Amino acid sequence: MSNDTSSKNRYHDAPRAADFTIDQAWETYSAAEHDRWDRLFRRQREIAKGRACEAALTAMADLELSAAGIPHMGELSDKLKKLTGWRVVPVAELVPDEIFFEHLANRRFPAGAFIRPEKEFDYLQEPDIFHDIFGHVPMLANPVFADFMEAYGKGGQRAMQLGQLHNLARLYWYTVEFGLIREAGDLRIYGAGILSSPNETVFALEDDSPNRVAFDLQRIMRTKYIIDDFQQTYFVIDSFDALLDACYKDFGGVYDEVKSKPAVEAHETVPEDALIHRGTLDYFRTKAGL
Ligand code: HBI
Ligand code: FE
Repeated sequence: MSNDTSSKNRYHDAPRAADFTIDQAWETYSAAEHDRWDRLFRRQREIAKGRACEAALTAMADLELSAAGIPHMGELSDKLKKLTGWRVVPVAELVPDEIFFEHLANRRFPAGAFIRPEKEFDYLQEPDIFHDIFGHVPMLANPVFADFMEAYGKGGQRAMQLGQLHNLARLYWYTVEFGLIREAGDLRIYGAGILSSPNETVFALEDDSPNRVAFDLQRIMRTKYIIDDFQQTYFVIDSFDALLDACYKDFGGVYDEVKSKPAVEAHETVPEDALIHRGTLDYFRTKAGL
């Protein structure tokens, strides 16, 4: 029986290829780790009902994601590949940006092979297999979002050449990780960082504290973000087609326009915002003791 912390270490020390992929070694997961996946899955699948976007919920069924222990990434990739050509490749931890973009540009999603230790059951900073597979993989089964993610990878490679990575990281953060979508006249979740977090799944849709602003590429590229708490602003797209159309352009010109404007703090709104909800920011003030 491997103890909790060994999961991360087990992979950290594993031999890796030049593209930072490792062997998932699915047979080395302990019964405790499989059980932890099942508990994470059952809880989040329940909370996601009525809150996750249709595409994510449909894909969870199509990909047969379930509480049957930690998924085997090769078997999961066989199903995903048939839908959108994407595969899920095991990595030990965060990989260098240029490696990450190279994978995305080739329809490979690098997923952490380790599962969080029990003491981080409710929240962890670094993407583990539950965040990556429950949060990110279902969206890769949607053909339009699958195109967006490949385009994002190619955009990332170019952004690195232009020294504009920070702007593109903000786009990733406020869409792929923390994006909301209008659906049937309501708001639903597609961002993996929300989808894999029980508390933020409720907070992002139902709490009055955060701002909710209509998607605007330049506005997002100017907006700072926080990594260790709920988001203070969520951006809302009308559809995945709209997201892809907005981003299917050469970002060179966008970077130039963004450069000439001041950055926006995570909690701020600006006059040109199409505001869906002006947050009270109460949750954040309380936490800051204000
Ligand atoms: N590596 N494995 C992994 N997963 C990520 O989500 C990831 C990464 N490296 C860099 C990164 N994300 C972000 O900096 C992107 O904005 C590039
Ligand atoms: Fe993520």
